[in-house]
Amino acid sequence: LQLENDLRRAIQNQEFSLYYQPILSLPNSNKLGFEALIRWHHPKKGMIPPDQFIPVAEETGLIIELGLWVIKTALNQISIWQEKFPCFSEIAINVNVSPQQLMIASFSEQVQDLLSDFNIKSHQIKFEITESSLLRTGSHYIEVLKRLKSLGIQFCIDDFGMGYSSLSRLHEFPIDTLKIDRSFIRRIGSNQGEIELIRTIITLAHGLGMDVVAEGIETKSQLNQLSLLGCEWGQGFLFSKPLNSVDATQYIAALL
Ligand code: G
Ligand code: G
Ligand code: MN
Ligand code: NA
Repeated sequence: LQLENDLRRAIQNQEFSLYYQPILSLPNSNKLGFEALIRWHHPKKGMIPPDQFIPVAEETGLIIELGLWVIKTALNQISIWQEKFPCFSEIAINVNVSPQQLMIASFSEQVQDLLSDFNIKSHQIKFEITESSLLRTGSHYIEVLKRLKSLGIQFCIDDFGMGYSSLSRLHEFPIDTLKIDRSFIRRIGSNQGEIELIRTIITLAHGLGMDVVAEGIETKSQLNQLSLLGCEWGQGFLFSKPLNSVDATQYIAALL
């Protein structure tokens, strides 16, 4: 309850910011996107990581308001970058969304209105939904995904392989991108079986028409192996940690 009240106050006082972690194309890093990651700068407790407050925001319904702020802030950032870097006019940001947000009746209208307010094309925002959330929801959820998809919005399945296997139903969802959880990437090199698992996930994704992001790439050797396996995208500390808006802007500038 303490945390819940704290969260309400923090939303009022705008204590949140978005950090942006680069997502680069493999093997040459010639294409760039970002994942938006929320941070809470608590006046007394300092930085509170999202896994400590997103679950509370979800339980209390505050995720609706907070999630809308995240989408607005990400769209605003895209419009700033488009202005500043015309050659990045199609740059995309991945935004994590909770199932509660998608289930709001007016969600797709809200998103459409925001896209037009900020003059952003629908393929420039991608929603990340966790694999476990796909399984906890019913047919209405799939309808919502399909409606957003028909507007041109793409979906990523996040944390894939974390033990809530959606394997038997994966093809039912209109997913464009599969993100392999970083626990798989971390174990590359520990045994040959790990590579075979990753190879199989990539083959599965490609078979279903999805491209693949490997999360948590920390070493050159992991990067090389994933490139050889045909993984299209990489994200991780090898490229960059999540950056604040100023540093992410410098990151783009340095690529040009
Ligand atoms: O940035 P960090 O690794 O601490 O993030 C931990 C987790 O918090 C991420 O895996 C992500 O799923 C979740 N998260 C980060 N930002 C957001 C957000 O804006 N909305 C939601 N729903 N989850 C987020
Ligand atoms: O669950 P989600 O994938 O949305 O979480 C992304 C989180 O993973 C970010 O909060 C980020 O801090 C963390 N992360 C990103 N890259 C790496 C990495 O290379 N190694 C580790 N250990 N964590 C990472
Ligand atoms: Mn994510
Ligand atoms: Na993840």
